[in-house]
Order: sequence, then C-alpha cells, then structure tokens
Amino acid sequence: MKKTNLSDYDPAAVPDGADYRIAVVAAEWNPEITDAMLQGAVETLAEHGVKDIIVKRVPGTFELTYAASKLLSVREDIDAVICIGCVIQGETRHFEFICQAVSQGISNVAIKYEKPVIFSVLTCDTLQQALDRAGGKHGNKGVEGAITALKMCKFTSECE
Ligand code: DLZ
Repeated sequence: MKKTNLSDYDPAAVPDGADYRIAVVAAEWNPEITDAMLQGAVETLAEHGVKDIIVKRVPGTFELTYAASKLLSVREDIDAVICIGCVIQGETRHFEFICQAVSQGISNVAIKYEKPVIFSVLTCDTLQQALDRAGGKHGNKGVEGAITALKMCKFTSECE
C-alpha cells in the first residue's frame, strides 16, 4: 500500500531551511496534543537548518487565524506560519464552527499575504485519534507541518 504517513519522510528530500524565518503558532486547548505537535514542528525546523523560529501560543484553535494574520502584518520578514491546533468533537456544534472558521480563515490569510500558512490542525472525533496523530501510530502532524512549510518556502523562493 502506498505510504501516506508523511512523518516517515526522507530528510534528504526536505529543503534546507537556513534562509527562512518561520513562525509556529499553537493553541493551548488540548495541550497534551498541541504541545507534542509544537515540539515536533520546532525540532523538525531546527533539524533542517531553520535558525530563526518564532513560537507563539494562543488560547484556542479559533484564534489561530488572527494570530497568523497579525504576525504576517507586523513582521514582513516571516516566510511562513505554521498553525497548530486540535479540535475534538464534543456534544455541541462548537466543533463545526471552529473547524469551518479556522480552515477558511487560514486559507484566506495565506492568500492575503501570499505566504505559506500551514494548516496543522487536527479535527478529531476522539482524544485517541488526536493522540495517534501527535506522536502516535499515525506520526506527528506538527512534524508534517514543518516539512510542508519548508517545501512551500522553497516553492515561494522559486517563484520570485
Ligand atoms: C470553546 C472551545 C471548544 C468547545 N473546543 C475547543 C477545542 O476542541 N479545541 C480548541 O482548540 N479550542 C476549543 N475551544 C476554544 C476556541 O478555539 C476559542 O478559543 C474560543 O471559542 C474563544 O474564541
């Protein structure tokens, strides 16, 4: 079967990050998940040569859109923003509203600033599904977000 777990990746295929400045914004909700994803993202960026990594925390996943937009508006030197969050289905429709707002919001920020804004947001039915994707059997989606950011920074450089 084709390998779909990006966390098992070939390091040689990832662009060198020495020339890039990358921000990582992580939500505080579900900290056992977002802390592990944040750690995975930061370690992966550092392993690939990124020297300037800006880390910010926000209360919840809903706030990621504003945080990415604010960072890109005040810091023109940031090449990409990785947004880390975890939304777990509860008893109310809050889940749907947060997922809809953050996915559309992050996409809008990327288009507005013409910079990569990476959607490292888990949208899970259960805590176990999130644990499986934050260093568990399905890898660490923070690591994958870091790799995606590096690839998109290279893409952007090649367009200039
Ligand atoms: C309110 C809320 C709920 C119910 N669930 C989550 C969640 O599973 N994951 C998450 O990151 N944040 C959640 N939040 C908080 C919202 O993201 C946001 O912080 C608040 O609605 C305030 O804007």
